[in-house]
Amino acid sequence: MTDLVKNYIGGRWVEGRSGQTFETSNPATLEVIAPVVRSGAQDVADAVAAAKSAYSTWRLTPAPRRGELLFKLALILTERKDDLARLMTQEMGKTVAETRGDVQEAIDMAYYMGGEGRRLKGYTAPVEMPNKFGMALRDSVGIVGLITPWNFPVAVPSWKMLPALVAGNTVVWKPSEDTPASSAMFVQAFIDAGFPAGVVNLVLGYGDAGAALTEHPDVRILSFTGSTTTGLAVYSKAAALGKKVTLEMGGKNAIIVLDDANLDLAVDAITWSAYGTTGQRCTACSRLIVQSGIRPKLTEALLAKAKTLVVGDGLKEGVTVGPLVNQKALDKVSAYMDVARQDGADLLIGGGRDTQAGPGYFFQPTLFGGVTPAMRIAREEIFGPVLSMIEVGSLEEAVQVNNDSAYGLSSSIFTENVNKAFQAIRDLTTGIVYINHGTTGAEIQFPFGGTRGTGNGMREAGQAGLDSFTEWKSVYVDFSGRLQRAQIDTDAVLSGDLNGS
Ligand code: UN1
Repeated sequence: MTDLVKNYIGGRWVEGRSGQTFETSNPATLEVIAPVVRSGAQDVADAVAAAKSAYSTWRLTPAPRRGELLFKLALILTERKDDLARLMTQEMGKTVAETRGDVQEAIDMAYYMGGEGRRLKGYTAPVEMPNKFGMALRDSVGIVGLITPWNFPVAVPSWKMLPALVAGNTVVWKPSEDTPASSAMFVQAFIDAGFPAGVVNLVLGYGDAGAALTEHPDVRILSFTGSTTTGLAVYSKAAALGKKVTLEMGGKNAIIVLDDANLDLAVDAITWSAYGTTGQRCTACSRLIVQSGIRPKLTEALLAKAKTLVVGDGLKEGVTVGPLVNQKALDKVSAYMDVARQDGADLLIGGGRDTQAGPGYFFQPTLFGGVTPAMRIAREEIFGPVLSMIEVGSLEEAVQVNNDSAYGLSSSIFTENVNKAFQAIRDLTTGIVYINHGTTGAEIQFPFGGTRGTGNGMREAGQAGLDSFTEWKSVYVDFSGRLQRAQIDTDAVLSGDLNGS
């Protein structure tokens, strides 16, 4: 066990006001890693106050300088990639190859958003009057509240923090209670990169701390990634207070395999999309929509591939599937096995806890056949290594099944036919579409997010990621030095249209 994991507020590591703590532990070994500060509303208020006081100077720090700090952060994260990755694996279970990838996404984002320090593009446009100039600028907003999940302990927070910071906002971050130590190590990288005190603040704890952050009057913007239930609670609380919110919630992502697909490519992509990260990605593939002709061969190949997966402690060499994150996740995934049986799905492989792999929350990679679109396992997000196979007759039917979902994050199609691929691009109604690639692996330079119940129309990453953390300021500069009213239509003035004045 290591020392108490503390909050970071106003440039100092501090204990909680209440003295309460909780423990972070390893889902593979069930060993306790460290005690952690459990924050309450007062700790959140302290963090917001620190962020507020830092904002007045941070917003005036030239954006290129802010961007340079992000470049330094990228270098530090590169140096510490292994340490950070190993701690993340210990706290939330996914394999080291995956946690390294997680850190890499943050590094990529740090370089991308660091570059925004010299761009942060607004625009100019012609104006109606002579001797007048018009422009639209991205402005910082103030204090940003971030609530993030455990499945991407570093990447997902980086998608929020880095655009928020380069745009001149200060941040209060409440990470998941399942990954506090990884969060603290990530914050240490910001400290060592030279971010001034109060610009990045960390409050550790449970949902009550997140709720206090959501409701704090000085936090005007919230960005949330996590479960639909919590996301909608954040949304309604924040909406009542007139705040801006970015939400990334569930997914029920599908891979479509048409009869003409390249079987080897499809099998590899399905396996990693469904069972990688133990199925605990919002982009994980949990529905396999397969055309009748290729179904028998595909099933056989998938079962063969699933048998090669090695479930175990993600720190161990050769392990390909780590444990589920905690007991609650294990209970939830296990409960869906009964649901599937009751609904009449055929269990083809897996279907239960993997006790051979160790004492942790290990679950066998699971495939159900004979699934219909109406079954609960085809509709609800399970967030575990469980794939449901639905047979269809045509591309049109596949698209229809894909789109008939409460969620709309990611979808994928395997076909060698360019016409069908483009038809799918046109007709699949998810925020991300892949052709001949699994449902995971989004890159940070493109917008990330989904339609329907996945979010609220906002996007993270890419240029769109800046929208969450900036307000547009339209600026008009009249340099004529004289009245130009003669040119205004009197009727327009009387009717309230002061165009050009
Ligand atoms: C998530 O699961 O919340 O596209 C994010 C992907 C990763 C990010 C997943 N780059 O799967």
